[in-house]
Amino acid sequence: MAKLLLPDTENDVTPKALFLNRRTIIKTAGAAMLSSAAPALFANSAAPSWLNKKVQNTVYRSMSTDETLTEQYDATRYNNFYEFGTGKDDPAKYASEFNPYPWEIAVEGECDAPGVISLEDLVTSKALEERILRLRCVEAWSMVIPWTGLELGTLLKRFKPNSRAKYVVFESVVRKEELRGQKDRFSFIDWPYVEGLRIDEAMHPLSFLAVGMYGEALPPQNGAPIRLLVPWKYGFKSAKSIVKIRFVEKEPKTTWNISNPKEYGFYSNVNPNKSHPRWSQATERRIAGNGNIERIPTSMFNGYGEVASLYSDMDLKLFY
Ligand SMILES: Nc1nc2c(c(=O)[nH]1)N[C@H]1C(S)=C(S)[C@@H](COP(=O)(O)O)O[C@H]1N2
Ligand SMILES: [Mo]
Repeated sequence: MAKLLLPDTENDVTPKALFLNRRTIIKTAGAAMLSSAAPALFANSAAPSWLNKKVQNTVYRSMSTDETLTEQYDATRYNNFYEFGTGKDDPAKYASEFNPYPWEIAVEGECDAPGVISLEDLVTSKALEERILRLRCVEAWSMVIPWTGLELGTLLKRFKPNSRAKYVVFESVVRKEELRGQKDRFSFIDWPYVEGLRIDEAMHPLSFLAVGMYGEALPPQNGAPIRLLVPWKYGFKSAKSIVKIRFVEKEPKTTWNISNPKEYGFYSNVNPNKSHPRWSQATERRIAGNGNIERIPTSMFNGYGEVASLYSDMDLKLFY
């Protein structure tokens, strides 16, 4: 696989506290380079052309990086998406069995304007944004991936959460006929896959909803057509293929926390000082692609230190 070279005017990681003020518009030429440099391996012919166009044409970059991007090949073939099976290659192998379009998200619970929003309404009203983010799995591997999407908080505000909305719940899709992992009688997951955030975490500008990666509509194995990205938390918090968002008052029960509360806390902030009961979290295997895997130190909050103020009054070893 050729190394994916993205046009870049900022050659260092954008200082995080400033990233919102330093948005770089990728001009038409840049956007063209972006899409041609990222060959359509999954060509995502299943995705509607309006979505592919939207992802390709209206991207501006708000976060860049000097880290090596993970090859698109690896980011779309080494996945965790138990709806397709528990093997790392199951999601890519069975991706074509899942046909997400058309798609809508129901937003309900503690809010003044509940409702259903179609994917089309969700992306057409707004210029999409590209963010290059580190994704750190609790299993201690990580990738650096260019995503396209919109700030989560921007969407949530449209539904007017009320004062009882202390948490936000995200539910992934259930379609036993298309997602073979959901037919597995021995699956330990009680579908749907559910994740949650505290409302201030959800409203933090770093919380993101992606509809694309590498300049294309998301492929099914990465959570088509829309998935969450909470880059300072372990990857399992970033629920894929979201169909429902609910504002609630109490901390919700979430899939991995239910399965093993000692191993997977509700917060699950990336924390090199808090070991998983069965392995250290001090380092990670950075998967760059082309067989390049490097052992590197893990950073607090996965390097996104600007979220620290969300937890200033909390002992993060207790609230892991
Ligand atoms: N619905 C759903 N979302 C999910 C998962 C899953 O199994 N089901 N796996 C999570 C885990 S453990 C990780 S590490 C990331 C992986 O995202 P990627 O395959 O796009 O790298 O998705 C997360 N979101
Ligand atoms: Mo993960």
